[in-house]
Amino acid sequence: MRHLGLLCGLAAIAASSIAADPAPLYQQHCAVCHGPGRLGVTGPALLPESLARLRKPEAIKTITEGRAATQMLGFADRLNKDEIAALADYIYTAVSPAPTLSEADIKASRIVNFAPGSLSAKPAEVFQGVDMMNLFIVVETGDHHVTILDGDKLEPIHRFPSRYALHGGPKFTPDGRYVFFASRDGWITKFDIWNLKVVAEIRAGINTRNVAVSGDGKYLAVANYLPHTLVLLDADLNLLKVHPVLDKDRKESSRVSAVYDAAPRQSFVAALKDVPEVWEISYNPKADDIPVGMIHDFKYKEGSFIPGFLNPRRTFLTEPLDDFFFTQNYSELMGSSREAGKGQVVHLDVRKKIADLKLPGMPHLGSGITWNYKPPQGAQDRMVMATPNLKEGLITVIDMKDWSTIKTIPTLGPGFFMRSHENTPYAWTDSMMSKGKDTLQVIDKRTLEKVAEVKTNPGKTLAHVEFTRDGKYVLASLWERKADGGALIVFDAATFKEVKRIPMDKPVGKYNLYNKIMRSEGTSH
Ligand code: DHE
Repeated sequence: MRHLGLLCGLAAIAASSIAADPAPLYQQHCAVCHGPGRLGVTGPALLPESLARLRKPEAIKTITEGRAATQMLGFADRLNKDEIAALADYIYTAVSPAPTLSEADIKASRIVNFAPGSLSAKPAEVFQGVDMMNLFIVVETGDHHVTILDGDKLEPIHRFPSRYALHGGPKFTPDGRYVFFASRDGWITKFDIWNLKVVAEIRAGINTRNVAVSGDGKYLAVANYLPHTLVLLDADLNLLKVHPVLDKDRKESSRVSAVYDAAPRQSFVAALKDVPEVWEISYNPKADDIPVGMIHDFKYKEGSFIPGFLNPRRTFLTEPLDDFFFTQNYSELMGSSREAGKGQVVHLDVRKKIADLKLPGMPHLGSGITWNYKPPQGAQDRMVMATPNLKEGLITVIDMKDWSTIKTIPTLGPGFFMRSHENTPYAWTDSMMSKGKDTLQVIDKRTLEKVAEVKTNPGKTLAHVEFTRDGKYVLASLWERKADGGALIVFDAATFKEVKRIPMDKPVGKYNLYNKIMRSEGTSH
């Protein structure tokens, strides 16, 4: 008996030692899809950065049961509970040394399905009679697809698979022919709307924040958390430059929170998460000829890159700033600071902070909108910006002349997005981070008061709205899997009544070509 007990004990030790060392289990069961280095192949990357929004119990459930409508199978028949738990711990552990993505890796990842110039320069048959500028691009993260929707008929025209977990707004060329997407795993996809084809792809990061496309449609900038780089591409997705993001002393590196196109300045502007600098990168090929001090005056050491065209010009700050909102001419930016309740306004020409902002909670400046506000009693008109808040149930309205807060509008709870349109007096916002997640709230831009609440399905998230080109209809996401009623819900923008429901699989965001390309003041850019 004692002998048997010893054997059982040894078997238990052997089993737990396998579970305690998940690396071989990972290589045996996961590496083929998720990559030997966990950087992703056909399956997504499995790194702490990539899994930041997935709670560990959900990861355990996914490994155990698999994920419906994907290639991810359940492993309950092959792995015991301890092994699954150990694997889950393993994928949330940082890879050491930190993974890298060299220029050669980026270049080697480029996939060209259709060579530049090989597809028709006219919209396909299916678009006959369609207003090509009133199309919507809808990102559905339920089964990772994108739908192209006719904004007049409000009917889908085409649906195609996307990379895993697209995030952020798709970006368009000014003629509306091409749209670029970024996935959280760093894939940049170029899609030809007129020909309904993915023309090229490239992996520009391991964990990516977003992509910006230059106002002339010729350059792209990709902001990465991993590695700490800002990557510049041309419009055919050829690699132009990888900027390691290092502070002025080239000692500290930084994640890039986001990159924005400042079209009137012909530059990209990058928010850096870990170092107190803002970078502005000119895509004006003449930038090198512009006298030092006007466009750039920071000189790198001999042998490193030269400032100017496609190189950063730094604005030094007292602290890192995140999540930018720009004035319509892009000369000033508003950024939120790490310290709760504060933000700064930075002037990109004088390259200095010019004002402090009072911003309660955690404002989501990137989702802010602007409009011309006519105050009561004949006071002078003024441009205001309004921002939703990720931590508190309120909208902050800021006077863009003196940067004072002119109103704080209470909402049902913290929310993510805000939208309006030049042709409507109303702005719409959500409370998707709260119990009020099922209710959109409508604010009158003339009175700065909340005037309506719109709820369609109690308990189900209703968020992220976008207007049709003419501002007559509002499209909102019922943020559910298709089987659970997921849909775009179309509302009349004047009466707030539901007029149509278009089934979709977890439609996260929708983007109207005209509003985006024309940089409507009611939408994020
Ligand atoms: Fe986003 C845009 C950052 C979490 C859905 N989000 C953006 C942009 C940034 C950003 C910088 C602007 C990119 C652009 O359009 O070029 N998002 C962040 C975060 O830091 C945050 C809070 C945490 C994170 O994990 O990254 C975050 N975002 C989310 C979500 O959880 C959302 C709701 C669901 C998802 O799919 O990830 C989400 N973010 C969106 C959407 C946009 C977006 C739909 C585009 C907004 C638009 O209308 O343009």
